[in-house]
Amino acid sequence: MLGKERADQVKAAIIAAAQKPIAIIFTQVDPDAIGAAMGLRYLIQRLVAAARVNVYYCGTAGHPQTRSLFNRFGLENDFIKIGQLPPTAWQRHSIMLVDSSSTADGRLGAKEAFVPALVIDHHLGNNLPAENEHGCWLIEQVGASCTLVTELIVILDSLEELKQADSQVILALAMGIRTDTKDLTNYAARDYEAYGQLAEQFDSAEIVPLIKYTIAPSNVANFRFALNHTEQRGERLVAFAGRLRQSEGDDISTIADYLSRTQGVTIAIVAAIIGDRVRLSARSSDPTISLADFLRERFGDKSGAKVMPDGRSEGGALLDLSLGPWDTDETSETVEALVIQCINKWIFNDPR
Ligand SMILES: [Mn+2]
Repeated sequence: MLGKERADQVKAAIIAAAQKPIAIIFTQVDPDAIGAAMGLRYLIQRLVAAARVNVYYCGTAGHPQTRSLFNRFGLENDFIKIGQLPPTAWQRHSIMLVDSSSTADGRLGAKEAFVPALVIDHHLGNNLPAENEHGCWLIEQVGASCTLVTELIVILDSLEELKQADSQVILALAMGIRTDTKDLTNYAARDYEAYGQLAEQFDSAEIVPLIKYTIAPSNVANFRFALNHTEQRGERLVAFAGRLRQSEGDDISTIADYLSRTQGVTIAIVAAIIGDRVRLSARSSDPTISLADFLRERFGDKSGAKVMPDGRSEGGALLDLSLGPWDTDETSETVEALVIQCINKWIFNDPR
């Protein structure tokens, strides 16, 4: 668990930051980012009653589980799309990043460089300057950002108080830990401890509907398509999930999770065409390679990966496919064949 001294440093950073409006921002919409943002917002309001705090997010709530959280917690009318953050905010607001630590992330759409006031994350590798009086980076190797936020609340406030004030935040934190640790099968001791403390505050009947979320027929169809377009060579597997709507983009990570369990497979890649880009989701159980390096060699800066507590890695990449007028109903099959051919070559043979 976090030390009291470290928690007090975060507290000091929050109190200093609250002199300006605070923008809590996350780039990847998933339960861990949602829970961490809700928990941090609560903590800020407890520490500085007059704080002005808004939560901004990039992208969309695509995964059915994330959508179920958005609906359950009414986040559509609570969290704000990043496009609505005033352009001057990068300097005039106190920016806080949760569940990501890259200030250069293109999804943020920041027109100028900025230094956050606080970062809470569990992904390694960032471009942050040294920690100083202007910023505090709570970046630790645990299974979920929600674990860090839960620890902060336990040390600086109390979960019992939180339950009275807003029991939904408790559920959101618990869901964040569950999903990022693959339902507590891939966890660090601190994740388990934090989850246990949260679990004392809710009944299983409250959280089960969030875990057993429903799956749309389109998600099943995408799964079927990917299974029919899977190729395995040696220990590597590549699947193509076809063309997905923006809102279905997260299907590829669910499919990658599943296919990565194929016996004998150590690297599983699932690709899909989404809009004018190709998105990839990657899983590796090969301890001899760095998945982050593997993806960067092939797909450049728009790629990333994290190492899970059990040594497996997961990550993804984005590739431009701006074919404009060349991608039509008539050429669509050719375009898809081209994508499959290239991805197969890059994964099975040499990097680009
Ligand atoms: Mn996370």
